[in-house]
Amino acid sequence: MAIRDILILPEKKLRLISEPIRTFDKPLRALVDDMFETMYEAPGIGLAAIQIGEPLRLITIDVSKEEGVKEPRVFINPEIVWSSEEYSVYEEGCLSIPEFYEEVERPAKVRVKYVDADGKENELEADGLLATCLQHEIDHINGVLFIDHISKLKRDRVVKKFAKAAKHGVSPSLAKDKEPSHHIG
Ligand code: GNR
Ligand code: NI
Repeated sequence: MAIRDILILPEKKLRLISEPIRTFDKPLRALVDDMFETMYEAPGIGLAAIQIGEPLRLITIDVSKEEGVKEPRVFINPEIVWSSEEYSVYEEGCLSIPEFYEEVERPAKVRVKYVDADGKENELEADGLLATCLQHEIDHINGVLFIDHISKLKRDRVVKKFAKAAKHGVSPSLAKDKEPSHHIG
């Protein structure tokens, strides 16, 4: 078991389309363990394998509200087979875009087909935070980030901020994205 490094924007690997999982072996179980350990430590409510550099169609989720109660869920090769016409808005964040939050509109309910940790095919209909999180993670395995669902103006601003932070080797929260202070007052 190991806590793994989480890839941060503008890391190009985050744009890869992940490959389906074909073998349910010991290395896969070890990867799932690493993902949970990394996700809980972050902490986050979801993680896609590509966020720790593994371009595989594998996600972990725990949207348990109760403190101290874990509800770990594993989704292998997940596919959205139905989405509701009704939409809902959630303020989203992403461990690969730390400290940036924005409202995203997505289908309120989804039905997802997936393979579970035992290699068994399953379907799940989700709503609320689980539905949002599933869509956010399934986006990741298709190289899509939540900022792709916000306005171009806001996206360009956050992409620029993270590019600048990476260039200067500092955390994005320290890389100024606002007007220079001499423009104020
Ligand atoms: O921890 C996370 N919180 C979150 C909040 C609202 C919508 C989606 C998420 S997923 C995110 C962890 C993450 O980046 N998963 O890819
Ligand atoms: Ni994310």
